[in-house]
Amino acid sequence: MAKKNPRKPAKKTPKISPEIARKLFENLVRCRAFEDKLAELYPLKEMKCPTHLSTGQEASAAGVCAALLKEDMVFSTHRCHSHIVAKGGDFKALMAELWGKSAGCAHGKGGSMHFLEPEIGMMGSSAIVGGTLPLALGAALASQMQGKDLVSVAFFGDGAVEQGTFHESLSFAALKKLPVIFVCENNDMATCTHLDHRQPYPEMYRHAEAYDIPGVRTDGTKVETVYEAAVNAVARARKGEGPSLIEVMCYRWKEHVGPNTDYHLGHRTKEDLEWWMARDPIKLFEQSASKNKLLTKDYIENTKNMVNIQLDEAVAFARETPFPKLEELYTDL
Ligand SMILES: Cc1ncc(C[n+]2csc(CCOP(=O)(O)OP(=O)(O)O)c2C)c(N)n1
Repeated sequence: MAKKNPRKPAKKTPKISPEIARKLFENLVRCRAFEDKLAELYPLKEMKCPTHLSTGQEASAAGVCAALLKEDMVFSTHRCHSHIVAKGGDFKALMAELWGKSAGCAHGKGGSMHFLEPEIGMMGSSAIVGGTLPLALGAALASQMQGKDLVSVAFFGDGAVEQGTFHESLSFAALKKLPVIFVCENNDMATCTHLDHRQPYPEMYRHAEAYDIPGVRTDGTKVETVYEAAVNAVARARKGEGPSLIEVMCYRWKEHVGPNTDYHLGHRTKEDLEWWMARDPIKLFEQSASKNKLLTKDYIENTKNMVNIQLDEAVAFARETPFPKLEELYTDL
């Protein structure tokens, strides 16, 4: 199935500076380690919500968010962990949210699918498939009307392309030349249904043609290619030239919701999973960045260790910080 791999980058892997390499690597490691920690602890049933993991898809969040300013606005979906983490999300506030605690980023009332942190431009997440696009559109319209220089990003899955909101949002954004970037994470699946059974052609980026905006397909195993596409889209948006569509070809290693694999269900194969895991975006970036002398072995190890320490601290915090008080139950709703 996935081995048809249209996922090869159209061109060579772009060159990046050591500073950007560190940013990309840090983003990747933070995203992966955060979700690995959730997968490890999920069976303990301390978390109060289902979790949709994006393990394997991190290059999308890591590459796009590295091209944004802190003030730029991101909107995400039910699979939102990596987007907020790559935007600079606070591990303690995120863990506390999963544990349903008052110190959580949504005060313990949103859970895994409703992460937000407006202070860092993470404006919100919505579990309504396709719901995020008009929200990002509205933020971009506000930015334009207020004469601000901010870019808005909508992350969504290939399933959202089947929603009217996708087409309406691209159309209006193109018409008004809004500073919005549509990022479609094409992992071939919507829950348990493969793209081949849902849409007439598998290339999401081609929808951009209908609205006369740039559409580009990127290789989600190579974070540099996602980053380069995002840099181009951000530059275009800030110049007032309008929206772009970026498709990131990727694969979620875990089941639709939860910490396990799902190939035993029969809708995709173990071979697919192994094929993609052999192209782990973090390992590939570690190799290429080391080879190109962008990252040292020490930096790689230190980053991983530091992130793991921060995550352990965040879990300890989530466990000990209090639940919302009874009188807080109806606030913030
Ligand atoms: C409007 C709407 N329809 C159906 C659902 C149920 N649902 C939740 S996730 C999902 C699949 C989404 O697939 P995709 O958009 O490709 O994102 P992915 O899960 O692959 O990240 C569906 C159908 C929903 N949440 N909202």
